[in-house]
Amino acid sequence: MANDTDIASLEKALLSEIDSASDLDAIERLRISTLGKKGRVSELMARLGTLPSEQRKAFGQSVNQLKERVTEALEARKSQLSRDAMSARVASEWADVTLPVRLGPLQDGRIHPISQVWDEIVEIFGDMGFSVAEGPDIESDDLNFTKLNIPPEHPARQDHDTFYFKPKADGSRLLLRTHTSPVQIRTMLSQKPPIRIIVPGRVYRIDSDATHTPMFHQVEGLVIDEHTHLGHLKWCLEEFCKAFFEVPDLKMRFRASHFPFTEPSMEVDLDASAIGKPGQWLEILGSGMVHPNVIRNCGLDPEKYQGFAFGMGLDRITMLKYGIPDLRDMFSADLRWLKHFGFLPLDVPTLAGGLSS
Ligand code: 2NM
Repeated sequence: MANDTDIASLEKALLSEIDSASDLDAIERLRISTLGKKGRVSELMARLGTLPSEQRKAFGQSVNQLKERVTEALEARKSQLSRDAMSARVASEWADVTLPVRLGPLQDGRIHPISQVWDEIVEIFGDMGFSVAEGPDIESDDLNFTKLNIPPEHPARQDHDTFYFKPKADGSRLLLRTHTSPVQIRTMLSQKPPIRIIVPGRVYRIDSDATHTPMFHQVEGLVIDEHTHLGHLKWCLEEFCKAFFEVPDLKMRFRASHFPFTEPSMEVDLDASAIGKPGQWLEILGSGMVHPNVIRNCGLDPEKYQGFAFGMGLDRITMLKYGIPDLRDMFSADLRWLKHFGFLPLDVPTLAGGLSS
């Protein structure tokens, strides 16, 4: 039969067990074996009913006090162990948050210089209110040549220069576009002026030597409105060149030329002293006022609408701006070359942040 001495020694034993519990699981096991339904403290409580009534009150009070003290000791040990566990975790998972971020693939990969220049040009013309238009690489004869006022006997149409597909039953032929101009035609056919677009893209010509590849990249531009004139063209291209070559001023030369789709037509040369090559004029652009026949071919009234257009080779101006010596390296998929001439993915060109810095 349990008496106060038994209870006192049980308390002593339990408190010592609790004190030496080494982890939270041990505490939980102790809680169950003491305060649980069949636990040692609970069993004492169950004996209450077997005692003579005059002993019950005192015994009950003693067991309740035991239960309180054991509960308290369990809680105290539990929170001590929790704090210890957290301290151990903090110590083992310590990290130096002042270390630089590891970028992984964002650090190893490079943006191809042509993609970089593509993005730069989109940014510059975007700032002037141009949007980007794109179209298919495979085009019809009609959109690539006829609607652009290029006559049937024109040398550009020769099998010798253009990648044609096998003729269809009706005699018409598909081709790989030789310039991005068919996208300008598609835009004029489907949108009402005012039109302000640039058209970057891949183009194809049968040509392959040290300075020509059968696939290359172009950016063309088109503005169509009711009062557009040569002054707009000149301003626009001058602003573009200053922004692109990142110089406050440069000299340009507009030289009379000829294209079937523009009248008048001008080739644009850049005084290369602006880019550290004094005494040289570099041809960088073709341009002109869109020919009235082209406007008419697209269902617009040339008496009401005029505009200007221009075109440039992306690959060539990429080489110029970034000092790339050999065109063919641009398409050789050489990782060492890309590491040297490429750009970091997070260095997105913006006018505010600097295009190439
Ligand atoms: C150039 C040079 C001059 C041009 C003309 C057109 C269109 F569709 F409006 F007629 N698009 N692009 C153009 C004009 C292209 O590239 C050297």
